[in-house]
Amino acid sequence: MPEAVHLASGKVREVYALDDDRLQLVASDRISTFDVILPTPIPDKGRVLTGMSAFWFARTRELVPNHLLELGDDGRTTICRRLEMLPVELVVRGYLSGSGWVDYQASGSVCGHALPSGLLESERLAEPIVTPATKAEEGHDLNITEVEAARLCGANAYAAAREAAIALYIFASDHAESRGIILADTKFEFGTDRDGVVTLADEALTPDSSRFWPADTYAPGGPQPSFDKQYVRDFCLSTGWDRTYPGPDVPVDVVAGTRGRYIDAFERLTEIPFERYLSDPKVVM
Ligand code: Q0Z
Repeated sequence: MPEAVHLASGKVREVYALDDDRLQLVASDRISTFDVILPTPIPDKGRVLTGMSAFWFARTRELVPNHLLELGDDGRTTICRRLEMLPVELVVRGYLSGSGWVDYQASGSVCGHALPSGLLESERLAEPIVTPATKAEEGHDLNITEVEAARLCGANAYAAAREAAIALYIFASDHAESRGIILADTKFEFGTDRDGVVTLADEALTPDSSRFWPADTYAPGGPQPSFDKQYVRDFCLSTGWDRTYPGPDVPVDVVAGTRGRYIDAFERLTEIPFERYLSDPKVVM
C-alpha cells in the first residue's frame, strides 16, 4: 500500500491522504480544556471517540449519507471518502449554553434566531436551532447567521446540510436521552461528493464535538458539568492554573477517572462493551 501523505493536524487529530478519493483520520489521546492541550494524555480517548463517531455514522447512514468507509484495527483510525468540504460548520443547539448563552445575553438572539426573553443558562429550547460558524484555523470559530452560511455554501447545499443536521440531532439526542445523557449541542461538518451530494464528514456526535451532560443532575439556571471532562477541568482549576499554555500535568487518579467517564459514555450510548470494541473495532458498524 502506498504511503499515507500527511495533510493537516487538528488539536487532537491528524488527517492523511491515502489516494485521491480517500482520507485517513487518526485520533490521538490528547485532551484539551479551556482550549489548551494538556501535557498528559487520556489512554484510549482517541479510540473511544473514533468508535463513537463510527457508531453514529453506521446508525444514521439511511438518514444522511456520510463519509465512513472503514475503521482501522488500531481503533483510532477512520478511513473515509474524501469530499469537497463546505466552508462552515453547523452547530445544532437544543439547549442554551456556551457561545449561544453568551450571544443570547448580549442580544436576545443566537446567529439570527430571536429567542423568547427570560431564558435561563442551559435551558432547553422549544425546538433545536442551527447556528453556523466559520472555521478558524487557529483560535475561535466565528458565529454567523444562516443567511451568511447559505451565501458561503450556496443556498441548495446549505439547505440540505441544515436539514441533515437537524435530523441527526433529533435522532442522536433522543437516543442519548433514553440512556441518561443530554446532548445539549453538537457540531457537524459536511462536504459534497463527486455527484454533489451533501455528505456528513469529520467526526460526529462525540464529546469533543458536542456538549454531553449527565441527565440525572440537569438543573437549568447555570452551567452544567461536562459528562467527560469535568474531573480534569476541576483538577486543573484547583491548581490555580490561569487557563493559558501550558496546562498542568494531570495526576494518575484524575487520568483514570476521566478515562472511565469516556468509556462510560461510549458504553451507555453504544451498548457495546468497550473491551469488545478494542478486540474488533468493526463491532460498532
Ligand atoms: C476534515 C480535520 C482532522 C485536522 C479535512 N471526508 C473529508 N473530506 C475532505 N476533508 C476532510 C474530510 Cl473528513 C477534512 N478535516 C478536519 C480533521 C485533523 C482537521 F482529523 N480536514
